[in-house]
Amino acid sequence: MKRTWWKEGVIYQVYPRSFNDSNGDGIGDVPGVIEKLDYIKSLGIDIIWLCPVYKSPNDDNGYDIADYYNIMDEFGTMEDFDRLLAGVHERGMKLIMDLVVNHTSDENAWFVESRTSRNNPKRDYYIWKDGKNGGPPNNWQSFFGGDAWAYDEQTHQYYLRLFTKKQPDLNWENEAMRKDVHTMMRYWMDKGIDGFRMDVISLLSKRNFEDTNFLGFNETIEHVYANGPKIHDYLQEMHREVLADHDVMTVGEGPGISLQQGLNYVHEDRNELSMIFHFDHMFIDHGPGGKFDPVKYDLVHFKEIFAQWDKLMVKGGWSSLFLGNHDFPRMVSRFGNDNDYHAESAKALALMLLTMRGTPYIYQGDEIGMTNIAFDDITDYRDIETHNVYRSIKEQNGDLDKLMAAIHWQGRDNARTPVQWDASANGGFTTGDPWIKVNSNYSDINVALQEHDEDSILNFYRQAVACRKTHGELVYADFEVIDVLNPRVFAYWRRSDEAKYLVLINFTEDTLPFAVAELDQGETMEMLLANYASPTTLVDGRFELKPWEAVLYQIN
Ligand code: TEU
Ligand code: CA
Repeated sequence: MKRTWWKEGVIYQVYPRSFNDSNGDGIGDVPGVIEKLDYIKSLGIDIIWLCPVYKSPNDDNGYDIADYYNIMDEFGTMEDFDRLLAGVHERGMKLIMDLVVNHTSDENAWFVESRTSRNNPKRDYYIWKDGKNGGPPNNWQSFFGGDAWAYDEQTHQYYLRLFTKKQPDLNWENEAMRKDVHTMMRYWMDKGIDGFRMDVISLLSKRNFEDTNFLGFNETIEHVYANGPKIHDYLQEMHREVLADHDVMTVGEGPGISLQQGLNYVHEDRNELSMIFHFDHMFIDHGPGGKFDPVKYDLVHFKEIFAQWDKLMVKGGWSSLFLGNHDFPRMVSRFGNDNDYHAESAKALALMLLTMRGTPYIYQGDEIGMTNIAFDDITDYRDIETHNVYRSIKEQNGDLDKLMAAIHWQGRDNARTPVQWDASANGGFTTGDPWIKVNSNYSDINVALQEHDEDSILNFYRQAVACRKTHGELVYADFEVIDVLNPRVFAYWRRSDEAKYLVLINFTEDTLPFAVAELDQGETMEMLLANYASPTTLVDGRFELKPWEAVLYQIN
């Protein structure tokens, strides 16, 4: 397995709007990120992934880009960005930028031109079609609900928009458009950034625009919207034109990329991407009706997903490890217990994230165990996806109480409340009026409080990151799940010729006995990391795991 910095690094994801507001307008900004670079560095972070900061009308919080060459007014200026990049590099860290090129904003100059007439030179930068039987060209549905097509009065055609109406999909068949995207990418590379996180990269190549007849939306993504016939041509071309000969990393966001296609995106011989984010564990609790129809998830299935992807990636790819981001619930609320075992389960999940094989991504605020929010009033929500689904259920006279419960559980704003820095007003995020309410638990859960507590979740993250650095084998050693069918404990080996580690994590509120058959007589166990002051030890051939107990042993 080839060794490199982006395999060994730990990544921290910044969602700037909710990170830190430097000027009191209630919106996090680039100077706000600069103020916190020492903090990020103090976690042991090597690489920062910065969510979109480009000029945008913010229909989808920056994932709708109006100008790829400028910074969003609310976030600051290009000078601020240049200072940020320099500040990251001065501290020995790297910066990767979000690249959103499946779609632009409808306010992007390309689209403004494209929609003016059917024969405008930019017309084919987007996907325009005639309607069918008085309706849209086909039955495709938007990721955010409703038809995936928007009708344009001016030229009497529909344009494809897999996300919001203000996010028209680019037409990757168009060579001039692809060249413009490459030029734009080179502009950022020339500034010295260290790579890209590529938004919904699996969706670039569109299939024939035929009606679909899949039942579930996630299946439709895999078989209809993602993995189109030319996706690998586009990625190889991008690699050739922009990325080759630069020491950069890329991570492609991959809704619809299943085990069958996973390796094609990342195999080291293919010259496409360094890693992808697959969604198998993120969609694990989606019911037949999708994310707002949640079902209970099963730990056996969860473990299988990690085992299968690791087994696949060992054939020449590399895994990314994440348990949440700006699109999903808070990891401690979703996979842990944010009530009675808040600290224990937050640390248990951190231990898992930082002891598997792959590159770990820490989402802002998870390092202090930030939790979901549950606003009672729909008007307190900001996410367009949440508002769309609310509107549509209301129009259908559906069960709004049930929907609110689902929003509390699955809504994207769970992860978008401001980072809780201290116990002052608004958690120290802003001196003004925050664009979205701060979670009311900020006086109990905040960075300042945890800085002073050596047993805090924050300091546990620091220890876990440091441990991964000291024990370099934790990056590359083989990963093997122990007792695969155990529905309550996630246990695994990390083994290589040089070292051997054992990880035990109790995913329940019960005390559980656990035996590890393969532990040899005469081996000594050194405890490296644990979330209880007196961690479990091997007694008469078995461990006894306390509620949400997690422990990492080195076996010698
Ligand atoms: O997300 C793409 C994506 O697949 C998500 O929409 C996911 O399916 C959804 O959040 C589940 O509800 C990316 C960005 O991360 C997201 O913030 C953007 O809204 C989206 O692309 C469009 O650019
Ligand atoms: Ca601001």
